[in-house]
Amino acid sequence: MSAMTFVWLSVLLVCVHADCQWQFGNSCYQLLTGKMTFDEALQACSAMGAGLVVPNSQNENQFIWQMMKNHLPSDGRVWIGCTNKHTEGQWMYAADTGKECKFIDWAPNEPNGQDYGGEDCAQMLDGKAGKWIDIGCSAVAPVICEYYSSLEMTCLQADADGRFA
Ligand SMILES: [Ca+2]
Ligand SMILES: [Ca+2]
Repeated sequence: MSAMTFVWLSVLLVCVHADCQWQFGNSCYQLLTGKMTFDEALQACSAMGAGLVVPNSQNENQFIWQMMKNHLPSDGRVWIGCTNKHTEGQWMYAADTGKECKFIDWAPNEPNGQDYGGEDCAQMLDGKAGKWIDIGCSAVAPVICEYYSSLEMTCLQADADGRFA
């Protein structure tokens, strides 16, 4: 007679809506006022289950600029989640190198990274009416993370003791 073993597995998942203090269309945004490099900004947003903000229209760009003006000291700036560090001259989503940033809102005389070299990242500047500049990725600036869908959930999984880490 062979013994039979039953193994009961139970997985407890709790899902919550992403923090949606600021919403535009289907997106939610979260402002991180601490200054970070581009790579640090990417990591910070990714750790929250979000991406670095990518304005996809003039209206969304205006919304982000307004958010920045209302919550950062004047003449502020934030990172934009587009980079050309993978393909020079081609601006792609930093979190997904296969996706092109189709909406671009350069300030006059930008991008000028070809002139100065190494300006592979982008920022939105209050001082340039919410328009963008290309800039070195090791510069530091506050960060706006974007949940690309407000329906995205953050899920927490309980450990073996039923606790949430
Ligand atoms: Ca967007
Ligand atoms: Ca530039």
